Amino acid sequence: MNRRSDPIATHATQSIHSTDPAREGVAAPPALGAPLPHESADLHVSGEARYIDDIPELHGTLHAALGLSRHARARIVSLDLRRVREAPGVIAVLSAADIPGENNCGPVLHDDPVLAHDEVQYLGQPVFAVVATSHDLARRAAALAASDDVVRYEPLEPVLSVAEAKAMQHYVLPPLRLTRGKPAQRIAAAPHRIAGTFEVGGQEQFYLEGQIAYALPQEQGGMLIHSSTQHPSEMQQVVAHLLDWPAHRVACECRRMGGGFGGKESQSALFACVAALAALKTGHPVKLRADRDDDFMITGKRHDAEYEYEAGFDDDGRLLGARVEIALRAGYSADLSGAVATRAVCHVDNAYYLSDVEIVALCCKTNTQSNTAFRGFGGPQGALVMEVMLDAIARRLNRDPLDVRRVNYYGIGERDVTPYGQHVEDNVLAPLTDDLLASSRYAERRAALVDYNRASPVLKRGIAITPVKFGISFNVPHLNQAGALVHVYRDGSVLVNHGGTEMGQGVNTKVAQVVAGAFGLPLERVRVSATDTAKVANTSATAASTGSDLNGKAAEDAALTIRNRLASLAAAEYGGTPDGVAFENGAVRANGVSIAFAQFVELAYLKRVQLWSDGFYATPKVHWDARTLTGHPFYYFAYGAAVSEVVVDTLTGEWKLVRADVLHDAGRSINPAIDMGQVEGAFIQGMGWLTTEELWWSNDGRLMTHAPSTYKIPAISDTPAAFNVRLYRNDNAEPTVFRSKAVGEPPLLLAFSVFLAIRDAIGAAVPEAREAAPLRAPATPEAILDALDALRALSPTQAGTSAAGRGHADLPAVPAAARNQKVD
Ligand code: MTE
Ligand code: LUZ
Ligand code: MOS
Repeated sequence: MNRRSDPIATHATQSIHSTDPAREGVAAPPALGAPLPHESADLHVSGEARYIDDIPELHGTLHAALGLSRHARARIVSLDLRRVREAPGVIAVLSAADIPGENNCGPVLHDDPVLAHDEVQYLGQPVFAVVATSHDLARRAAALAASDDVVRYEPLEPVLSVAEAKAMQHYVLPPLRLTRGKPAQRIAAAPHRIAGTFEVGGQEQFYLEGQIAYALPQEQGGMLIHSSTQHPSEMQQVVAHLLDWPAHRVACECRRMGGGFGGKESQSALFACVAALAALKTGHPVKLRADRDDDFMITGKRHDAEYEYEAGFDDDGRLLGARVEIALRAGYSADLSGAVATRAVCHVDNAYYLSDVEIVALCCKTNTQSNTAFRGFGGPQGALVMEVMLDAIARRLNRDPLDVRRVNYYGIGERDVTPYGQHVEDNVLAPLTDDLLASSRYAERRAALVDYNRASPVLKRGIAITPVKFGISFNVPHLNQAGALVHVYRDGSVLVNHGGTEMGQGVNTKVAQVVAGAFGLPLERVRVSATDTAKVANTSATAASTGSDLNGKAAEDAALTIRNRLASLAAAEYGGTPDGVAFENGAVRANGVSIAFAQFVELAYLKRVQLWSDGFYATPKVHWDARTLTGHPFYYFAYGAAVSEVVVDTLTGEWKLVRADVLHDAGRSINPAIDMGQVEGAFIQGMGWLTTEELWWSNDGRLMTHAPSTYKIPAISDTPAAFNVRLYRNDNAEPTVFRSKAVGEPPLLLAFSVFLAIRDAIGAAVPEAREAAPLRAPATPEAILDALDALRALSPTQAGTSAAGRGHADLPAVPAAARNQKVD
């Protein structure tokens, strides 16, 4: 739609009083708060959205590939790259010795070599890079890394499991310990106690666009890097350090990612570094695109965790004291593990008041990929163990887990201090839960399940409700800042640039809506350009769900600066005060005069008013003492709850989510359509983590599940037939942009309800022993059968009737009709 065909707009000094504001888009709904489609939705669907590999290649572009370690831990005895250099199409082969500056791409501790030097620390670690005339030839040459005459190793003993690392106190960072009150005494004195262990697997981010960087040498010793990254400023910085250049010679640009999910917060760096190094050494543009298997083998994932817990509680299940130890698999280097572990510590409480508590988090050093950010950033790993504990407590007391959860909910004005000392001031857990219980008919359905399970010997149904409270802000306070640049052109069209990156989550759409809202313009008058370190400097990663909060505020700040200038001009021209000037429906109204925005902007230009501005935002209130693990790390909290119902086949371990009801607090939503998509996507992604996605390493530390053939992410067919997702209307108590709330990560934790519903169904299969209900995550069919086996072994009536992996002779006596029941 070309609404600028209106000739009046280009002659703004004429007839400015007579223009009908309707010409400027009155028909369009106000942009802020509207469920508008993602700015790139059409392009995503048509395939026109440009990702890095779609950028037309410059003449002379070369392609890089990485030669990977074949040992989990070994000394590099010799590197003889002659055969690789002689391979067809190869232009250059690079190793650590070719790096002019710092050989590091680690974000915090600088313990991540770009190319291994002396020692390899995990199987899959890049040892050398090949630059060749095509992607295929580069990969073929890089595959020579597997032969002994190219890289000779002296294998060393690797540490491959969390348990082993923990026993050796082999950590990448010192343990974190947060203690409040007297947990040991309170547990010892409590009427009831439980203690247990639990484990949860890791998770591959599985962004659809894999890691990729395209580096282009520029004039006067510059380097431009197109990187699929959540953190362009850090890419700029690590590349500058690698090349030993000042930062102003390096620019990093990212139009969009095909997903990041945390996996491109720090770990896009290795790819950006290698592409830049290769471009420097060859003088050609160089592209490095990791093939899916290599991406799996090289990059870190969500931290898997092993837990030990202990709790004391009263007859109602109210927690009197609790102790939790979370042993996280950091992998071979620190990466972001310290901040991940800190967020885990700060989410053990989830929705519950813990008067006396000790929380310990260990960042275990293993010879595996260096684990990193993944949606939730340790929060899910922290909160999950609390939900598992409360579930166990409910079983012990033979109560509905919902009741045990509710007696432990944070209070309002009392029982409202988190273990880390922050008061929960915006608690909506109780009304949100009540709303969801009613809409999901939880009580009725729970009662119906009992009847169903009594009549159904093989298929068992289970149901669970879990809440979430998720802290919003980077838990490293200085990262909570953002910048933006807003240009208003003479025709009244607006271009926004901000420090956030678009990974599908819709930050560009939301920021455009904020700017459109500030000027009273329809959304199509505002365009967002690619993230670029040359436009906004020193940005934080788009992470911690804060993308729209931070960049929305920064862009709003810039837009309001321009609007204030325009308002002053309008008051000077037409009378009244600047405060009385309105920007609505594509028009500027002052003292009874209404002028089309575009016309007024042209006037402002002629009057030499600056029509562009920067903007900045720093989140107020946040502070953190990393020594005591106390402070006010979060500006506010986001809340939600979900009810999930599953049916489990107790003979095969197969299961299905039959219905999920989700209610999530996105504050006053800037864009309810996008927020609904985030809630649905996060829930399903969380379900994948806890059920089908299993990372499995062989005894020599080789990741065996490195492609979709062996690593099962949810498909559209795994979404439940009944999926009732709603946003909970709850204006943010803090003055965030539009009173909205961050939504990217928190709903991932709602998938706990799926896991606990499976546990509920397993408990129903062996009611006599259901108190134990052991089940590890992910709850694969194998894990479900193992849990059933363990329960049957405990059951006085069913001992020896185990089904898992045995012949039919071992099956429990089941009527033939029941055996033919199908899960769907
Ligand atoms: N949604 C899509 N479609 N793709 C993604 O990669 N990443 C998630 C979430 N939602 C992601 C996503 C993660 S890990 C975060 S931290 C937030 O989006 C980041 O974006 P935001 O801060 O703008 O919400
Ligand atoms: N803290 C946090 C961080 O809470 N979330 C993040 O994504 C993050 N990233 C880097 C450092 N701290
Ligand atoms: Mo998200 S894990 O904070 O990138």
